[in-house]
Amino acid sequence: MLLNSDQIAQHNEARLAKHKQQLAPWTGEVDKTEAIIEKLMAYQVAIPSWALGTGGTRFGRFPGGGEPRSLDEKIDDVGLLHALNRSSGAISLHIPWDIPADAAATRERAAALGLTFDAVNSNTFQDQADQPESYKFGSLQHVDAAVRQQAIDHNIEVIRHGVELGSKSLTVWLSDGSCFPGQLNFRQAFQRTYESLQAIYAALPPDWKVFVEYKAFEPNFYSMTVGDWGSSLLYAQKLGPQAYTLVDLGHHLPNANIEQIVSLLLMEGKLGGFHFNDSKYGDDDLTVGSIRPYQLFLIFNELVEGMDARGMNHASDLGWMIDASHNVKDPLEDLLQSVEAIQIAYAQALLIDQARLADARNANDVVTAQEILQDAFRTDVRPLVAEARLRAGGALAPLALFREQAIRQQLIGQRGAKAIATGL
Ligand code: AOS
Ligand code: ZN
Ligand code: ZN
Ligand code: ZN
Repeated sequence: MLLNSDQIAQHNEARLAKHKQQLAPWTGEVDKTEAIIEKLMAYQVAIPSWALGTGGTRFGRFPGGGEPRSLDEKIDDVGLLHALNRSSGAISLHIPWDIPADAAATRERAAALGLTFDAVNSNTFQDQADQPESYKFGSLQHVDAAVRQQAIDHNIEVIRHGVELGSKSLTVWLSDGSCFPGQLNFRQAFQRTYESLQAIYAALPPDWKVFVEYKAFEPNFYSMTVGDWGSSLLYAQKLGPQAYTLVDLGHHLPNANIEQIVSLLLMEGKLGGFHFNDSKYGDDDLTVGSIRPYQLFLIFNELVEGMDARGMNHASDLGWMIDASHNVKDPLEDLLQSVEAIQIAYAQALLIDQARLADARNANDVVTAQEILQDAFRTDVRPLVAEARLRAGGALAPLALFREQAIRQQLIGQRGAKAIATGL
């Protein structure tokens, strides 16, 4: 391990006095403060295996070195993040990019670092070297039954890997759709996709969920067969109680009201989980909270209110995952920033007095309603997030410690300056 508990303790010791000062204003309202800290400590965000390397764009890729060259090294990287923030206690794998050679050994390696396996992801958006049929014109929607069957079999195979690792959910993201008018019969494409999903659904273990991820455009640019939350919800409703919608924040058309979508999916008991990221234009996959932190906060407001209304457990009843890609940042530093942004939005949402907000709404007091939300959003909750980390054994300032210990340089030393992440 590149980071040991003594180093974390020393780092915390040096920052403790300043931290206590920053926390002091919170200690007046002990009950409220303690409740938020406890919730933050329980809350874990899964790291996607594919975000541990530089993704690049079709115009180029600029790897920074020391990237994980194997599934084991990816697990080690997530272990590092978790040691720093104690809030990244899960990893989400993508098959076939991350096929474990020995599932029991992989599971053990993760467990030793305090990690579990969140949703496993299937991949029918690329052709693999050894596969007989091509996904050029779609996978689960394909006009040719042989292609559909190959894609179904792949998803069932992914479930099998997930079972071996102790995962409890499958995320299906389909690039299926069409690039030009006339290319597809929308209704038939939907029906074929639905029938294919039924075959996958039938292979789910009883305690598993399937997440149907939607995306407005790319790589198909005229129609996407699972293009919005409406079509995803339709599939999920028709499939049955183990099927849910997955919201990737970057998968909406510009200015979509994502918080309203979240509220309604929760109301229907059909929100499965998230792929957190941020964007200015489309599926930009930028650091969470880097562009629209207020939107993220409004989403968490709906989550807290909606989950509490349904008696749901914040930490375990939804899949909390990041889906990001890095062109110019150190991937690990970026993920530390993303997790922290999620925790900040969550803590701010927990500050909201929902009863007061309901009163303001019932009185049609629009001004007070806005004030309540913005008061929470403008509160600096970073001392609470740091306190939660401290109590859980993490670092007061994970990013600073990452740099103090020169972790990237150490990774480059171990893996090489040219080490590029596998998969992607
Ligand atoms: C693609 O745009 C989606 O966000 C998927 O979640 C995809 O599986 C993931 O980004 C890995 O490429
Ligand atoms: Zn995604
Ligand atoms: Zn995406
Ligand atoms: Zn994305």
